[in-house]
Amino acid sequence: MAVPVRTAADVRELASWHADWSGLRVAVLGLGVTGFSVADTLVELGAEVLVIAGRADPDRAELLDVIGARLVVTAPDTDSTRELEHFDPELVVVSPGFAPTHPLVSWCTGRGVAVWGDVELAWRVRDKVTPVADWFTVTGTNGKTTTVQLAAAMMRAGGKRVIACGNVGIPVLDAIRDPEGFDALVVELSSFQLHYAESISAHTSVCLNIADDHLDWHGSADAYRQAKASIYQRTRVACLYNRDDPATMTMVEEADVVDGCRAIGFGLGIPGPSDFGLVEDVLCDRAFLDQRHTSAIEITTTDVLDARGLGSPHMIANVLAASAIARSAGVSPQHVRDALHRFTLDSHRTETVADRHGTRWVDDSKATNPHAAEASITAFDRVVWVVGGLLKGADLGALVVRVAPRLRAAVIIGSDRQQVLAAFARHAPELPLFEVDTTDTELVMPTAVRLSSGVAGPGDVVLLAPAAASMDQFRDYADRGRRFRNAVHEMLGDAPDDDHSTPPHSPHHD
Ligand code: UMA
Repeated sequence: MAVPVRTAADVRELASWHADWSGLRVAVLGLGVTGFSVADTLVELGAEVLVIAGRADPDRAELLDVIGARLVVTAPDTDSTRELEHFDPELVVVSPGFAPTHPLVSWCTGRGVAVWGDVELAWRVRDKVTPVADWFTVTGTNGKTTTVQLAAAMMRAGGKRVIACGNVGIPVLDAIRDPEGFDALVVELSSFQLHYAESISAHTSVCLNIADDHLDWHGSADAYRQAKASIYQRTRVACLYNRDDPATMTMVEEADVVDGCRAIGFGLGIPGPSDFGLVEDVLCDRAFLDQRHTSAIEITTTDVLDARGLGSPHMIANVLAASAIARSAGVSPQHVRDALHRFTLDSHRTETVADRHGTRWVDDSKATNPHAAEASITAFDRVVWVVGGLLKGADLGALVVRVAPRLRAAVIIGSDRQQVLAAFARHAPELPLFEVDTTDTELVMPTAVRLSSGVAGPGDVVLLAPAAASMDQFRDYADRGRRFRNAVHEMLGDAPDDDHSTPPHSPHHD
C-alpha cells in the first residue's frame, strides 16, 4: 500500500483528532510518563511510531510492544541519530526532559522536521471528545502545582468536570483521551513544555512569578523567561499576572492575545478594578463583578487560610491566582470558598513533621530552586537551613545575602556542596556551617538531622528547603522529604509512620 508523503506544511495542518494521521512517521523521544502517553495516542491515531529513549522502564517497553510501537534504547553517547535518519520521521514529539541542545533534537531542528512537545500534540487533538474542554494554563517558577490543584478543586466545587494535568503528573494526552471528557483542563505547564508548544490558545493563562531556574536546560535566563512568557500567547478570555512581580505584567503587555482578552492582576496589596487582592485580612475579587469600580466580592480571609496551612504570603498569592482562574470560568464566590475550606496541601510543601522541645522540623523538600527556598525561609524568624543538592546552574549568592539575617546555621547536603559552601563563605562568612559529606543515600538525612539537632534551640525551625533538585542523592523530592521526616522521627524516638506520598510508579522529578 502506498504511504502518503507529507511535507512539513502538511504536518503543520494536522490540527484535529479527526485529521488523517494514518501512516505518519513519528519519532517519540523519551519513554517516561510523557513518552508513553504520546506513543499510545499516536498509535491510536494510526501513525507509525518509533520511540527512542536513553533508558526504558521494562513495563512500559513491554506495553509498547503490545500496542505496536517500536522502541530503540540508546545510550546518550552512541550515535542514536542513525536510527532517526533511517526512520526518516515526518514529525518528532519530544518529552520535556530533552533539552533543545540534545543531539537528537538538534538533528531534527537542523533538518526542518517539525518538533512538538506532548502538550502541543494534545492541543491539536483536543477535539477527540465533544464538547471540547476549555484550557486554563498555569506556569511560574513556584506554586504551579498548588495553584492548579486549588483551581481544579474550586471548579469541581462549582459543579464542573475538571482535571488537573500536565507537569502536575497526569500527561495532558491522558486527559484528552478520557472517554467521558471534561468541561475544563487546568494544565500545569513547565518551561520545558512551553518551549515545545506553539499553538495553545487558553481560556485563561497565568505566570505566577518568575526567577531564574533550569538555566542548564534553557541555556540562559532569557530563554527561560521567553518560554514562560509564551503561556500568554493567543489567550482568549483572561491573562492573569502577579502585581508583586512586574515581569509577569510585562509578559502580558507584550503578548499577542485574542481580541477582548482581559488583563487581571493579583497580589497582596489592595486590589484596583480588574484585580484580585487583600483588603486587610480579606481576599477580594474586584475583577469579575459588574460594579468593580465601586465594590469587591469577599473570597475568604487569611484566618481561614492559616487554618488550612495556606497562610504564608506566597500561598496567599497562589490562592488569589487560583480564585481568579476559577472566577474566570464562572465559578461562584461561594463555591471558591467551599473548596478552600476543604483543601489540603500535598506533602513536602512546608509541612511540619515534628514540633518538639520548642524546635519545629519542617519539610519543604519541594523547594527545588532558590526562589522557592526564599519564600520558605522568610516565613520563619530563626532557621537552621538544610540546603543543597543539584543546583541546575543556579547561584545561591543572592539568596544567601537576603536570608542570612534569619539563619542560625546551615547544614549542607548534595553533590554541589562546594558551590553552596562558597556562596556562604562569600556572603555569610560568620554563619556556622555543617557539611554532610557522605554520599550514601541512607546516611545523608540521618546525618543532616543529627547535625541540625546539635545546633537548633527552642524557637528555631529546622527547615529542609534545599534550593536545589534532589536527583543527585535521592529518587526525587518526595523521597528526599520522606527520608528527612523519617530521620527526624527516628532521632526523636518516635514510631516510624507510613508515607503515602510517593506512589511506586510515579516519581516526582525536580
Ligand atoms: N530521556 C532521555 N534523555 C534525556 C531526557 C529524557 O533518554 O535527555 C528519556 C528517558 O527515557 C526517560 C524519559 O525520557 O525515562 C523521561 O522523560 P522526561 O524526563 O521528559 O520525564 P517524564 O517522565 O515524561 O515526565 C514529564 C515531566 N518531567 C520533566 O519535565 C523532567 C514531569 O514533570 C511531568 O509530571 C510529566 O512529564 C507529565 O507531564 C516533573 C518535573 O520535574 C514533575 N518537572 C520539572 C519541574 O517541575 O521543575 C519541569
